[in-house]
Amino acid sequence: CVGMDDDLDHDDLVGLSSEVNPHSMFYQSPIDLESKEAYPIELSPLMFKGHWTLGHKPLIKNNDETVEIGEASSAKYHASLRGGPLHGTYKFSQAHFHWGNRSSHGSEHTINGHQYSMEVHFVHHHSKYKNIKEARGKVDGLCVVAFFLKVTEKNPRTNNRFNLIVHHLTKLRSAKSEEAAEPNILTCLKPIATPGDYFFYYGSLTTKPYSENVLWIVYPKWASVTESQVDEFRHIRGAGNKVIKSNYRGTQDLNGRTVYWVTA
Ligand code: SG7
Ligand code: ZN
Repeated sequence: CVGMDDDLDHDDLVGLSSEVNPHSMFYQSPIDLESKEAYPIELSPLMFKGHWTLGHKPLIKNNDETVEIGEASSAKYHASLRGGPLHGTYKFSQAHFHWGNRSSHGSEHTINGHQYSMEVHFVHHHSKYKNIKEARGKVDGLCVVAFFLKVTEKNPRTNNRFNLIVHHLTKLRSAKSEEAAEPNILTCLKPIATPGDYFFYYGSLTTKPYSENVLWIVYPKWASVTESQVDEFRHIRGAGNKVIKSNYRGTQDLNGRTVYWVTA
């Protein structure tokens, strides 16, 4: 696979460089996470700091592809992640969502073959890099934490906390729109994150350029949401004023990677 490229230099091949091979398509994300196949390990606790009350007033925006909370380019937010499988501290830059046109689809990762209605991603970059842009091509550049949301047919329950996010969406329907959000806007996701067991593995961005420099942390717990809450996401318009009915990537081959199961 690597050998097909002419423009790789020696350092890339022997692994001395921190630059990611931009042409590799071998360790892609998302994947199906099989609990029986995962390698169990114990690690120091994974620590979320500042996500649930963001220091600066965050922006919530329609970025053409998804709804994003936070500022991708600047390091305005003081929220950070460390511990668990991480070497050093990773700074929070933004959270965004993936969904499908029907609630039986929508998540990117699947757990034992099961796909959820939505998946939330908390994107972080290593604190030694200034921002996402700089971290993008580096092997240890990014850590994305994923959580699931699910529409349950039996006993549907409105997730009132999730309305903290959903109530903004009618105003974000046109591409590139944005507005100020509440500093505690991410608190609706706190119960799924803490405390709990999780999977981790090495993979890629799930959108272009699909760079293979993401340490994925995936929480198998999910929170329930209603069909009408997910419908608000399905009204978001992207490029060409076209409704984004779905924005998830399908699962990719594991290609021999180890998936770890961390018991907190
Ligand atoms: C979404 O998913 C955006 C992207 C994000 C991409 O399209 O939120 O954000 C920006 C700033 O372009 O890319 C680097 C990055 O966060 C892929 O992110 S993902 O792999 O977590 N799905
Ligand atoms: Zn994502």
